[in-house]
Amino acid sequence: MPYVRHLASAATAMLTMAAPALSQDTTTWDGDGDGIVSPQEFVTAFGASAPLDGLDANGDAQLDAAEYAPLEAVRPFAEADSDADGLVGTAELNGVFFVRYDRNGSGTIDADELPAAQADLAPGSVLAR
Ligand SMILES: [Ca+2]
Ligand SMILES: [Ca+2]
Ligand SMILES: [Ca+2]
Repeated sequence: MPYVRHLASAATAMLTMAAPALSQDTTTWDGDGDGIVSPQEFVTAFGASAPLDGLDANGDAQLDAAEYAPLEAVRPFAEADSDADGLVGTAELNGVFFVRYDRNGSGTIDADELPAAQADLAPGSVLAR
């Protein structure tokens, strides 16, 4: 019964997506449980934490230089805007924070690198709203 199976997996996916609180807990970022957070897992989990929401004043899903200002200390706007169009979009923001958390440059966020991400999402810190 492939149709039923499809429904069941869709329901599972919806449950996963409907739990924004979970995405604030970086222990859930390692989707396949192998102890490291791959770039794909990061994009999924970090995106679910809606990192733009508290910064995107005009709601265009991009950050201009003024909206980006609180993150200037994380990475200068000119570097974050990798395509130099004057806006930092979701993919560019993902890049800023992936590099921030992948301190050893391994291309993955390892278990000992996750606490920094958790700290950024904590109340009163750089990504908190
Ligand atoms: Ca904006
Ligand atoms: Ca850009
Ligand atoms: Ca790493």
